[in-house]
This record gives sequence, C-alpha cells and structure tokens, in this order.
Amino acid sequence: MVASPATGWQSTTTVEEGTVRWGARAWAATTIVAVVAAGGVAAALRDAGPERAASFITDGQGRSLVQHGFSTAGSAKSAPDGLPDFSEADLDAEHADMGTNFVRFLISWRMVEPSPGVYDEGYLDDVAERVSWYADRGYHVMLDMHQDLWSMAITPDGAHGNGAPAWATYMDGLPVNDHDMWELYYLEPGVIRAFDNFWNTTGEHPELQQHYAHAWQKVASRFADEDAVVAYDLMNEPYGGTLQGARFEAGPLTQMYQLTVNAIREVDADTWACLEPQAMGFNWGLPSGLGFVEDSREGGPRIAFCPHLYPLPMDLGDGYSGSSKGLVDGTISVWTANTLRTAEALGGVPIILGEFGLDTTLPGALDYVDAVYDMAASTGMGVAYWSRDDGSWGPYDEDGTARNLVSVLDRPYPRAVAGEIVEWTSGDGELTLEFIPDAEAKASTEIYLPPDAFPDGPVVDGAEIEAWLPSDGILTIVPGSDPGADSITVTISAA
Ligand code: MNI
Repeated sequence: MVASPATGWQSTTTVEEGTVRWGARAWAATTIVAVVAAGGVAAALRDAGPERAASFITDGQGRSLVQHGFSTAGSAKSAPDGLPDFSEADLDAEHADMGTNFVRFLISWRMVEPSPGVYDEGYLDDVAERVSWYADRGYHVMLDMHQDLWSMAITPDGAHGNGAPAWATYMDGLPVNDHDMWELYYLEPGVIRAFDNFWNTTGEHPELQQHYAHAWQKVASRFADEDAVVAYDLMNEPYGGTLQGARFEAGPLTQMYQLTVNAIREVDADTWACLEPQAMGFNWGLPSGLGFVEDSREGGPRIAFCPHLYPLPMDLGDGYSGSSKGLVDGTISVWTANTLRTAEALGGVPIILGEFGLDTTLPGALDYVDAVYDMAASTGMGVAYWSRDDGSWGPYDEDGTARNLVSVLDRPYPRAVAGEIVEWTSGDGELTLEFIPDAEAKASTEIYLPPDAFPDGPVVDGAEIEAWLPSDGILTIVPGSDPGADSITVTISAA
C-alpha cells in the first residue's frame, strides 16, 4: 500500500452510514506516535530483556536449524485451487541462486474444509506434492494457515480477503465498504463481526473454533509422518475484531491456540506449533499479550513464536531513507526486544520471523533487508521473506529474471548446527559462528556459503573442514580434536 507522503499527517475523522471511520493517515499517524512512545519504554527496559532466542527448532539428527527461505506465496491466497503459482523449476532456481533451506508454505482453511465437516483430500494431495519437492531437496517446510481480512466472502466479488471458507464467515448483515488500502477493510463492521463470531465474542458461534482445530488435525494427520514438515503456523496475522490488546491475545487467541495444539497432538507428536501475535500493532513494534500455551508431548514442548515485522513508515511508501530510516531502525529494535520477551514468556521458545518484506524499488530497500537479516542472525531467528511472488517485492520478475533482492538474500548462513548456537554473524564472503558442540548429534554442522563469493573455497579457523561442495556452496565442519565442553568459535572466509 502506498499513501502520498505529500499530504502530510492531518487528522480527518469522517462519519458515514452511522460508522465512525478514521482517515487512513490519521490512523497511521496515531499509530506511529504510539510506536515511538513504546520505543522509549522498550529502550528503558532493554537491559532486562533477553538478548537472543533461548532455543532452536532441531532436526532428526539433533542439530539446531536456521531457517532461510520465503513465504510461498501470496498467489495462493485467491487461487481457485489454493496453490501458489510456483513450480519445481522455480524451487530449483531459488535453491541455486540463494541457497534457501526453508519455506513457509501457504495453505487455507477454505480449501481444507470446503463445507462443514467435509475435508478435501485432493487439495491435501496437491499440497503434499509441493511438500515432496522441498523434501527431495533437503528443505524444511512450515505450513501456514493463511488468512487476511478473514475470508474471500467479505465482499461479493471475492476481491479482498482470503483464508476462511464462506460457510464460516458470519457478518450478520453488517456492511463492508470499499477502500483503496487493503488494510482498512479490517475496520469494516462486517469484517469485524466475522472475526467476533470466530472468536465467539458474540456468543453465537462456539462451533467455528472447533472446526478450525479439527481442520488443523486433518492437516497434521496427513503430514505427521513427513519429516520435511517441521512446523505448523497456526494462524496468519490473527485479528481480534472488537477485542483488542491483551484482552484478545491473552483471551480467545491463546485459547484457540491451546485448542488447536491439543487437536494436533492427538495425531502428530513431533511437529512444532508456531504461534503468531495479533498482527495489527505487533508488526509495527507494539508488545504482545499472548498467553502461555501448553504442549504435553513427551520429550518437552514444541511451541515456537513466529511474528511478522512491517515497520509502519515503510508501509506508507517511504522506504528506508531520510527521516523514515530512523523510525524504521527504532521500530526494528523495539520489535526485536518485544519478540525476544514474548518468546521467553512462552517458555524460551524458538523464533522464526515468519514475514518481513517490502517493495524493493523503494529507496534504501536492500539496506533494510540487510539490517533485518543481521538482526535475525545475531538474535537467533529464522527468516521467511515475504514473499516468493514475482515482481517488485520478490526475488524474480515475471519473466524469471533475478531482481536486486537475490544478491542480498544470497548470504552465508549456518543451515544446521551440531550443537547449541550461541551467536552467528555473516557478511560478504565471511561467517562467524559460536556454538556449543553436542557430541550426541548424529550429523555434522552444515554451512551455506554463496559459491560466487568463495570461488577458491573457504578457509576455516576454529574447526576442521569435513567437506566442501562448491556446486551447492555447502560446507560441512567438525570440531577440532579437543573441543572441550565450552563453546567454540568458527570463522570462515574466502580463500
Ligand atoms: O501490514 C499488515 C497488516 C496491516 C494492518 C492490519 N490490520 C489493520 C489488522 C493487519 C496486517 N500485514 C502485512 C503483510 N501480511 C500479508 C500476508 O500475511 C501481506 O500481504 C502483507 O503485506
């Protein structure tokens, strides 16, 4: 979305059809002020918060995983078959160009449960086929139950929302007026009522969350035995309708997550359940009031936190330059502190930044992408860039030509670490990784190094090279003869 910066921040409140509607810029301006104020508070508290994630998602060999990939893709949202415009050849391209190892793959409730209690196995077959493409290439997959604006059924032409089936969209006759900016549909009475009915704030539809949890159970029973599927993102960008703040997040959102985790655990003991905060607010740097979700699986809980980051000044079309840059940097640091705190409150859970992204034709866009990846590395978050769609936000043009984003996303990173990651950083042609080796791990530490940046291979200090596959850019290393019990620091540079 783009608002003209030239029109400034004047506040315009209009009353229309008995509904109070904020002018878009007034709404944005109010929020920016709130975010900046929150930034001050967070800065004051920063010393008290954790510096990095307490844990990582692990693989079957006991290695800590770092996720590097895309949300694939927005094109699935409104597609009649619910599938992204994405082929096996497209996967080969991103693998060769950016060394990705992860995907946040969009699925939708409308496709899983097209009518109440009826599940579409054909759709799950189609998803399973895509999952197998990733599995064949050693990727890990997070299935993301996507929604924006609740569902396609919020307007007669189906042009705006996505996610829930029409039968689960109860707007009770309330209107949904038109907007240029898609986010403003979230303020429409009919959309708010659809959410209120799902959360059962109205008291009229306790069955909807039962259906949702059961739909997830169907998905989980289908993928429980597929090792490549490591996580389920339980709901994309939840929204509380008339319930906002901690009343929503600590209330019905936490309860819905608990219901869904319980339903999943009846059929799938091992796949991680990823929780998102409410998007509105958190995406911009405000804190979350999400409550603790129990996971009674044997061997310890597998809950993760998967928030999104969309600094508001950038959303308004300013990019990462001028006065916006400082506001965006402030937002990143407040958002990071809030994310680490929430992950700690959820039990020291792993973190995946499930979405961030921007129109990379904006000024300073690549610097922003770089800054976010650096933050994610040093704090121990995996990343799924939004998104793997063609065009100005994505890595490729419609004709398949690589865009500017590719060079920034083709960066060194540890894919799987045989031990506990303490911290890692990377730059052009270099990577530093500190970790505590785990002698029990059944496979070696695997690091991706962009082949172009390492034409003569890597030089490794602090560990021994086990193998270097120049065609894939995959380096495997093992600790030296006496790693001891403490952490080791490995530095890698181009030969
Ligand atoms: O920016 C948002 C966003 C803004 C406002 C609201 N509300 C008012 C509730 C909610 C969300 N989302 C960012 C991205 N998320 C989707 C996919 O999940 C992308 O298409 C958006 O760019």
